Amino acid sequence: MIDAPSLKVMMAGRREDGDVDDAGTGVATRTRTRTKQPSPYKVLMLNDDYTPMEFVVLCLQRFFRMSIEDATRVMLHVHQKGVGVCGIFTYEVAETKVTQVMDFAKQNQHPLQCTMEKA
Ligand code: TYC
Repeated sequence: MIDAPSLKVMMAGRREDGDVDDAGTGVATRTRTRTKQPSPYKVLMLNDDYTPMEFVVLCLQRFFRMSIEDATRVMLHVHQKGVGVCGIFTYEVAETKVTQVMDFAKQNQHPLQCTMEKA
């Protein structure tokens, strides 16, 4: 003897995606999930002749959660090469970090520049 729920499933229309169309009417019962990874963005710090090294280290610690060792390493890289990567983030997070650094530099009257670009 086959119970009613089993019979219902046996009689229902079966879909290629594995969903059971209980009603057997051929009506779509599931919308497709199309997910896309957000594009990564690099936040870059630029060198200048006036911003104190200690201030750049402080920015890297405060806004990019770096240890003093990592912050010093990145600051020295920027000082020597002209530009360096502070981190890679989604567009919105990268934009927030750039704004935080630029606002903090302005408040302290330093010409420090921070930008972002697609990774
Ligand atoms: N070049 C600066 C100096 O000699 C230090 C500095 C480092 C400035 C990194 C900006 O992003 C920077 N005081």
